[in-house]
Amino acid sequence: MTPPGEDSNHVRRSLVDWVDEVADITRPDSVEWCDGSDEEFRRLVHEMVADGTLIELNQRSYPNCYLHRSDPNDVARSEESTFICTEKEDDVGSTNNWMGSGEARAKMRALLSGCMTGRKMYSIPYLLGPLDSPFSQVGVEVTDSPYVAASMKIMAKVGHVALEHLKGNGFVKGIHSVGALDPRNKFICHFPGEKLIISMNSNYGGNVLLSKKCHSLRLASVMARDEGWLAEHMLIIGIEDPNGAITYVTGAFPSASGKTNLTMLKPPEYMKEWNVWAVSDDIAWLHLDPQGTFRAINPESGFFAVAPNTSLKTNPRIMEMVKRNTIFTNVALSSDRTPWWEGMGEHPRKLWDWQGRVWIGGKSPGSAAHPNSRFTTPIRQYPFLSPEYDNPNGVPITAMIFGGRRSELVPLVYESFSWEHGILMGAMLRVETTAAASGEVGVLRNDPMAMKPFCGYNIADYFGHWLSFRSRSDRLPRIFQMNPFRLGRDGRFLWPGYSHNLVLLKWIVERCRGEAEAVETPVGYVPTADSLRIEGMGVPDATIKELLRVDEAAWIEELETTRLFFESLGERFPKALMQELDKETVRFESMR
Ligand code: OXD
Ligand code: MN
Repeated sequence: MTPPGEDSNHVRRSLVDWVDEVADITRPDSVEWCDGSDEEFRRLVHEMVADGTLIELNQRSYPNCYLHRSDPNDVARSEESTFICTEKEDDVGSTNNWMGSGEARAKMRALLSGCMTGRKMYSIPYLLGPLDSPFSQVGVEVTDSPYVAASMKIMAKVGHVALEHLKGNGFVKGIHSVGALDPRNKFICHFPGEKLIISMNSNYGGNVLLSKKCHSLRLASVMARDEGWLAEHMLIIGIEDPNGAITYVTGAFPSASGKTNLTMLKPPEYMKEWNVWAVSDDIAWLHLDPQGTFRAINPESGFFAVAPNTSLKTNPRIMEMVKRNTIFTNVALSSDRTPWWEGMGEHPRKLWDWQGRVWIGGKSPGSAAHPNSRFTTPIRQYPFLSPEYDNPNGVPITAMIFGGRRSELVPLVYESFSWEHGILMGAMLRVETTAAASGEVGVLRNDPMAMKPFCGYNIADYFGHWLSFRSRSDRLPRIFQMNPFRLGRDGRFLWPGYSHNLVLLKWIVERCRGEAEAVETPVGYVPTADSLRIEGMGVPDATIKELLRVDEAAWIEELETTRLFFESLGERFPKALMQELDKETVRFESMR
């Protein structure tokens, strides 16, 4: 695309000026403006195949699909290198890393200086959200990574369309350089005051596809606080019942905890008259409409999701979808040049692992695919994409679900007593860490609303922001929690998960309609075993009962741990939320 050049629109002019300024600092050999066309994508991948950045997969069985292998030290989001840069530390709170904006600016300026010399700089204007939507936003990412340029075409609406949507409220600016992939100088810095992101020394999607976590969550959450809406780490789905009625719900689950699987769930045989329509698998922007209903849009245009454990058995819809126009990252490669990962099924006789080494099951160390290996696929080619995906006003949300990996304690599914109690549920989320972020896997940590790594401001204020919606609407969604990850004594999952999670969604839909039965417990309304049972489901009653059990002693301990966490969040923590915690404690005490 030719640079927008002389333009009477002053916002477009300022975007071009800003890109020129960045080029003056980073000094690339040339600047290429991306238009997001298929032709451009073909050229980018052709160049990357030629220089070994991408491996062409079997074009008969995987047309237009490629494999990217990242640096072995750069395979997940780096939370320790992620900073929110403001003047005052208290603005970001204790769940974020803070860097003073002055110090960060100076540090980044030094790292950026001349960092693109010898390279091309891609300038990528992008639009997040539906066309002509009052909720959509424009950003521009400049990067010296062709892998990022090609992936951005999948993840966002790139090119003229973005420039055409530029409005008076400006655009988010993102600068990314692979640098020397120096882990000591890896920084993902966010400057909410300037709507600016600077990402250095990584080439891993979550750190460098700046439209995703950096713009759509960290910066957008700050805008949402200031403007009275929500930017959340949530999937959005439409659940269609056998009569064709569709209920839209959101689900906040931490990274690599099943959001993509739930979004693309194929109903099991015993529920084949139901369906699940995808709107988003990762991010929701929610605005109250004049009637007080939250309407949600997906800012993204593609999936950047975890591959391992996806199979024809667990999720045939995903397996079919990724067979075209997909960039895989860090999966294994079989000798017929098709991708492979753990949990896909029988492994072929010979494989190359995610680092390109020969891998023989049972003999070679480690896994063949990296546990955080990914596919990047355009959302449009998903056959069950909701027709409402493009609705500029978003879809009306009836329920919100919180969830995450808890091998113990948290019941399979249950409902909160109120909006405030639902916020407590979300704020209390403690989940087992996954490979999506660098660091130890399987360690319990607080991940309120699945936003611990993504809330761009003080989490205490964030809870206050959620609470503030009570006075603005009497049509707020019902709030639920679900946990398909409970383990039995033998260490195996008690609940079959995947497609069977539709049973839980059905209960949620029916609860919202006042139909499904529940018993009141101190943690919320828990289903009766009868209300979950469906002909053909095949899960024994005793197992369902165990999955729904509320373990009093363990919960009391959980509430104490939560109190310590809340207290650690300081003065700004909302009293109303502490009162919700007190009420839950009293509910347990009164059982004794
Ligand atoms: C993601 C994540 O990639 O949450 O969606 O890490
Ligand atoms: Mn995510």
